[in-house]
Amino acid sequence: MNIDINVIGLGYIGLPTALIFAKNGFRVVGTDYNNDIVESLNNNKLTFDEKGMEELFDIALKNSIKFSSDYQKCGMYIVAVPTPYDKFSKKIDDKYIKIAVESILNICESGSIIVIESTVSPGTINKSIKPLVESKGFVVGKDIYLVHAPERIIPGNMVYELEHNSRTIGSDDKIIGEKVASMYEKITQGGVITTDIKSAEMSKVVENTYRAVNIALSNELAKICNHDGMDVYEIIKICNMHPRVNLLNPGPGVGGHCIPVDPWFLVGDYPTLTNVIWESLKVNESMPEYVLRRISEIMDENNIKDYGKVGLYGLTYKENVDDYRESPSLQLLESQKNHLASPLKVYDPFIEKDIVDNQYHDLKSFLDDVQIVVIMVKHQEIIDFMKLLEGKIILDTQNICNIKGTYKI
Ligand code: SAJ
Repeated sequence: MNIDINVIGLGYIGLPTALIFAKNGFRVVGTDYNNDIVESLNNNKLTFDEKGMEELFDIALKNSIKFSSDYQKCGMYIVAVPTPYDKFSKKIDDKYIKIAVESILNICESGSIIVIESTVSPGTINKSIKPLVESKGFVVGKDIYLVHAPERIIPGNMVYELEHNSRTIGSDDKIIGEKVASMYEKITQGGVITTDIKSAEMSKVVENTYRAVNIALSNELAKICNHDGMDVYEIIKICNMHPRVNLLNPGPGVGGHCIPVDPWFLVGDYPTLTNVIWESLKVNESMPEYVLRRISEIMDENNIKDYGKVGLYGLTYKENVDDYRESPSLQLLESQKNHLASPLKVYDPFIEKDIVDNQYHDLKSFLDDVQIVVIMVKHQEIIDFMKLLEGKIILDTQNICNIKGTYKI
């Protein structure tokens, strides 16, 4: 069959993107170098849980979506591979994009469009990807077109957001930008704005930086309020009544692969110009250790000496998802290893396999074994079963527990 789109990378972004284009009548092949993912999808089995994905998958299958570990000849490639940052230089590590683009160039025909959805620091596509394309003998803007279409979907509500969020299409060629925009207009009701590549790259990184800085401010306020006997949630609630104030929530840290990562691209590229961003990232990174300190204070106050009596509820990086990448709980457990003798106990209803020591797979036996419960993640389960926490000492980092005597961060 003739293929319209080959989506490269079938992870949290690439897979739903491939499915949504297939749902809207495009002939799609999804490609991943990981054979297990391809095999599972070809056996009609999704590779992660996400609201609305089963239904979307069924429709895409009916519309003949295919999955393969081979790249395909087609008019448009969508690249959705990870873009980590180098922990030392803080700069973006674009090796996965380069591998994907090189593989595309090995098979594609002249006139193909390569759309990068992965988040990249401003300038990456023209500084790093364009020379790679040219080194293979192609002329960018004639044989191959480069476009940036940064994704914006939030885990937990991806399918809805794919169909409703507005999109940015960055292209240095107006006609190609409009062509790609018209394809994205078919998948979203949210509208599509076109701009140049660098502005699209920058705006995506700024969106996540905005959120990181806003969360950092709330985290700092939580520390100030705790230090001086004020209720940070009461204060945020009041401040947010102001029509031009919208503070986010403090928490045990910032996880996932976007908000704690993307702002570092700016610090890496503009080190002398990024004071607010740098300090904000540091504040967010300090939160798991801060929660650990709060745990020690609460143990002292309640005369509990054994850390084995403390249980963390939640291992994922946020509520109601099964993704634990860079999660605050994992960060906390990592620092705890450096300081404390007996390990904390841990439970998360979304994590079936053992990923840390002392991990429980059943809420009741977890609660039976601990005296202090630290609510790290506000999964629906704990909201529904909050009554089971009565009689425990509770540290609630999510402000969801009304039981008398509950400690806050
Ligand atoms: N968090 C707080 N306080 C808050 C909100 C979140 O501490 O008030 C924490 C969460 O618990 C979590 C972390 O921040 O650990 C990040 O979660 P998130 O829900 O804010 O964001 P992500 O990483 O799941 O998704 C973000 C989104 N970006 C924005 O909202 C600007 C999403 O739209 C992007 O597509 C995604 O990053 C991405 O891939 O870039």
